[in-house]
Amino acid sequence: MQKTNKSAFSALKLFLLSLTLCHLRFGIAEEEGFCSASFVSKSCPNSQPLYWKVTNPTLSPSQLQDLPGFTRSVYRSDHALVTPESHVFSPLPDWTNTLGAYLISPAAGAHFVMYIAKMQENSKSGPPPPDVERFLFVVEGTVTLTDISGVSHKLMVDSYSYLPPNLEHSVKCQASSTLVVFERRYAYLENYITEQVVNSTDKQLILQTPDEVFELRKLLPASVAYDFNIHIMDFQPGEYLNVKEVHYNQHGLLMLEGQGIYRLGDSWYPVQAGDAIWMAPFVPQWYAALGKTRTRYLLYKDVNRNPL
Ligand code: UGY
Ligand code: MN
Repeated sequence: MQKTNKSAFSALKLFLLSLTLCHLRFGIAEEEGFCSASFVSKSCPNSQPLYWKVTNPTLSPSQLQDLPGFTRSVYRSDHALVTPESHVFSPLPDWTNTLGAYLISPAAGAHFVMYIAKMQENSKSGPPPPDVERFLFVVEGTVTLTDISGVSHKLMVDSYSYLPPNLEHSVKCQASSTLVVFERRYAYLENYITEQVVNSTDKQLILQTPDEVFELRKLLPASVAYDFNIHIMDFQPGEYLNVKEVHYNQHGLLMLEGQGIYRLGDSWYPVQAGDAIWMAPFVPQWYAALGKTRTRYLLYKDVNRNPL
């Protein structure tokens, strides 16, 4: 009799334990945001209800990052999307204590490089190759830029600098910071030279964009000496490019904020902050902002030179 009581008690304990585990499991799932309340009340992890994958897809947002081998990155002959899970960092040549990930380079068909530089404690930049101009934009942290005359500038997030070719300078970082850097071989024009620029996005005027709704700021002077410019483009959710662009210029893009859909050639890509895009000349391109917050992206564009 005593034995029967004991085993009934053990069975009850087991039942209560499995109930608790069931609750715990779905409590966690709910926090992760992919388990609906009605679903919770009718199921237990050991016996999944019919069609449960419909509401818990393998590619649910929280699982996406951990799915083996999955990436949104794409590489085509006329465009590339490079998403953060694909970034590969290694020590940047000539820089100290800095890791770099080249996201766009001539190997992809571009005439420029775009890279992310992660500067660590007591780090310092190296010089660009001879005749190469450099543009850097601070995405995170603070750096100190010093030019050959000894003049120093503190660059914080949203600040940037353009360094003409062969201008000696150094970028130093005491703690840690992240930069996006563009470099290209300067296309010299007789009687023109570029000058160093140090500024920040919020100090730039919003420019007129006839027939378009996005807000545009240009970070460099529009004068003919400069062979590229960097645009900052803002879209409110629901806004999109009116022109379905096809043009001779190349682009390197970094999404700074927001999310939306980018059309590149015949493909349509969901994109979000942190994504980088390479657009070759003449690739059809179009963007629509979605989500609940504004999209802001930073865009390299070669300008002011005859394409012949
Ligand atoms: O200026 C541009 O070419 C820009 N509107 N392109 C783009 O956003 N893809
Ligand atoms: Mn364009």
